[in-house]
Amino acid sequence: MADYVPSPIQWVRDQVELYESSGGTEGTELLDTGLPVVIVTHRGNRTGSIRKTPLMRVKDGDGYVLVASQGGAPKNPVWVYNLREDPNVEVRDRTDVMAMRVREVEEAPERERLWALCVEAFPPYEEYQGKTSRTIPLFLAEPV
Ligand code: F42
Repeated sequence: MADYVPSPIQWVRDQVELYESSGGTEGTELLDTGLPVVIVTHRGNRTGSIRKTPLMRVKDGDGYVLVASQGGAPKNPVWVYNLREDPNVEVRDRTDVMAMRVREVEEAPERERLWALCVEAFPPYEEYQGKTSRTIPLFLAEPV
C-alpha cells in the first residue's frame, strides 16, 4: 500500500488532519464561510502516493461534483491529472466514507446542469471561472 503524502499547503494539510482525526466531526467547513467541504482521497499519477484533497461539497443525488477551480488560477490543480489517470477515489463527507469512481464531464447539457449546482453550492466558482481562460474541469464522483 502506497504512503499518504500530505499537501504541501499548510492550511490545506491542517484541514485534512483535523477533518480525518475527528472522524469527520470537525474541520468540515471552508475556513470561516460555514460552507461544507469533502475530502477526496486519490492516487498520484507519477508517485502512486495517496493524496487527500479537500474540495467544496457539491451534491448531485448520490454523487458529488468535484470542481478544479484552484481559486481561478491559470493552471489546473495537479489532482486533475491524478483523477484522469486513476478514477477510483474515496470521498469523505463528514462521517460518511464512500468508494467512488469519477468521470470528467465536459459536454452540454450535463456540464451546464452540474455547473449550476456548483455555483449554487459555492457562488465564488463563477468569479473563479471569470478570472481564468481555462475551462474549469468538472468531475462527477459516483458510488461504485
Ligand atoms: N481547490 C479546488 O480546486 N476546488 C475547490 O473546491 C477547493 C475547495 C477547498 C476547500 C477547503 C480546502 O482546504 C481546500 C480547497 N481547495 C479547493 C484546495 C485543494 O484542496 C487543493 O489544495 C488545490 O486544488 C491544489 O491541488 P493540487 O493537487 O495542485 O495540490 C498541490 C499543491 C500539491 O499537492 N502538489 C503536490 C506537490 O508535492 O507539489 C503534488 C501532488 C501530486 O498529486 N503529485 C503527483 C503524484 O504522482 O504524486 C504528481 C503530479 C504531477 O503530475 O507532477
